[in-house]
Amino acid sequence: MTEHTVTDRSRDLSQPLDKLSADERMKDESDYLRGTIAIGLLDRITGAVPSADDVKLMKFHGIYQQDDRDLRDERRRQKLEPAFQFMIRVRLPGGICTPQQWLKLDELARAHGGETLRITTRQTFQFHWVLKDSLRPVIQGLHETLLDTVAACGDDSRGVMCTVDPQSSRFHAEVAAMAKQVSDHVIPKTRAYHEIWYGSERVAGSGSEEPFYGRTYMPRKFKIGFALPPSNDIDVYAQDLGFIAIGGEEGLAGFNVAIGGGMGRTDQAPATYPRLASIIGFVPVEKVIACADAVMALQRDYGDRKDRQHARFKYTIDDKGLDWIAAEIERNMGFVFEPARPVTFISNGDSYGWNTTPDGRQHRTIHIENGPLDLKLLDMLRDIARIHQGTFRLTPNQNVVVAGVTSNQRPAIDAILAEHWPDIDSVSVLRRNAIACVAFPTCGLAMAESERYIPTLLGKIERILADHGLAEEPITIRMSGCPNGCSRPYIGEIGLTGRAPGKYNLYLGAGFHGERLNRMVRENVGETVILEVLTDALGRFARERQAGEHFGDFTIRVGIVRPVTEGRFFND
Ligand code: SRM
Ligand code: SF4
Repeated sequence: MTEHTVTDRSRDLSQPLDKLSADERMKDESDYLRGTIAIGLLDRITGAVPSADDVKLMKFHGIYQQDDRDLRDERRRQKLEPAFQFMIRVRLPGGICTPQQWLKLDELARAHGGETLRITTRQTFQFHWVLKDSLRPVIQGLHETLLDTVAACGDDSRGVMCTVDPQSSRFHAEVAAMAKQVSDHVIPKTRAYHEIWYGSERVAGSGSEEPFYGRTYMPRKFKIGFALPPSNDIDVYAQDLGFIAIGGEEGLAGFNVAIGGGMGRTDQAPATYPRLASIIGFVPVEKVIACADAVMALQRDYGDRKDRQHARFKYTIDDKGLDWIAAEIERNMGFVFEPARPVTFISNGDSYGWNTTPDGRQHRTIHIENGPLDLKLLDMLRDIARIHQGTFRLTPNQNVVVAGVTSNQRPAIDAILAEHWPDIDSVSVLRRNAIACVAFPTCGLAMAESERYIPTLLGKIERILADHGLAEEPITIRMSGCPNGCSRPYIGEIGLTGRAPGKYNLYLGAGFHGERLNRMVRENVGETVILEVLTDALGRFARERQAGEHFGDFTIRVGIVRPVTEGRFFND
């Protein structure tokens, strides 16, 4: 990244470390993300990594220590330590991988990941159930196919997203390449990852190990995404920094820049809120990297390092004011934004089935219910990977696209699909537009079920829709097991966030393509109330809707919910 005149400003100009959050000290003392991770991996007494600081540092390496929450109580009763295991998140800019990489991921998941892989809401893979001794074999295995897990989590720039929608193919290759370039540019430059996971020797260097991030990295996670209208599949307004591609006669002209999106809320903390990103201007293609540097430098230097609940970029923007932030970004970049160009989004979902792009190539989207690939799906996709000559693209809706298939190859892919999943296209429209986060049993923050419960709830909502003749109506529904919002529930036309086992907050009124937040209509309610509210609202929708009107827009027009006008205020 660009070397700034004042690097590591947060450390130099801000409060002394002991006045900052404990994580700032931890990062500062970590020797650029090394900590004592390598020693902890050798500890044979526990299945965990013994140092709490190392557990946090490992997130910067894409690794989360977890324990099986289904077994917690029983193991406590038996006086055993929790069933520790690790989640490993792969860095996969734009969600694109080759068949060779797929086969390696599949092999590692079967050998070390409990025979499952997860497709995440940010277009990557997660291994779950990995034991401590398997961490290095998995990471070294990924390295063999040029994959890594650098900065898949942690206080840095996370996985960079990019629209996969085949409709956008004219610019897709260019924009996907840009997502990869930005991802490579913004990852930490420390050699700690190579030393710990690949066994590389430490070599003394002359310059700083982190010319951009400095010793304390970002105040909090930072998320970047590239959207190609008319598809907003990546939910660009939920990104800390979103680039919206604008095409011209000659090709890709540049990007509208959106800043300050974020979903996370904390339960019982009204000062935390989801916020949609604000558009601040347009940059031509060749200025994208400079723009990303300038935006990230601003958040690096001004983000809140005392209170982690208030440390995301959205709070920096709301505290300082959007105009001040935009002017500072321009100062950092050394040029001014051009006025934003008009754009139209039509959906944030995926195009299912086969799609053909103007270049004659064909793309098959396969629905994966909420992201987990079990053995049946792994077998099917492995068979495809063995003959496929294009790429795989993971979608932000947790699905897979077998992309770039030639007409000659298509019958062979169809035959594999028919053999493994004869009724593959019978998935309902509601399920196609549903997203759910992991939650139990692996997520340490889950307050209610999500991925394991939503299929049952969807079955009941499907019946309501069928009763009202709405079975073919696309309605976005998103469930998260807690208010953190990993399924981006605050921009679902129906949103549900877990409060306690079996209890959820229910939200209605978001825009169909992610352009408006929803609002809470019921707090801490169970399935009976959820279904009552939806039966009533969907019944009215069937009777009173206007032509072409989406459910979220309808709930606002008829006053079921009040619109969220400010783009961020959400708690009444
Ligand atoms: Fe997330 C924390 C899973 C996308 C907001 N998220 C977590 C952790 C790591 C729990 C933890 O900190 O211990 C979850 C691990 C569960 C597990 O067992 O895998 C977790 N988040 C996920 C994934 C796997 C959900 C999924 O089912 O796909 C997604 C991985 C994405 C990826 O590939 O990088 C995932 N998380 C998101 C998104 C959606 C997005 O980025 O588009 C959000 C909302 C956007 C945002 O960041 O504002 C999101 N996750 C959070 C937050 C709240 C952050 C905040 O600002 O308040 C947390 C908690 C935290 O960071 O303290 C969190
Ligand atoms: Fe876990 Fe909550 Fe994220 Fe779901 S929304 S994966 S429960 S942190």
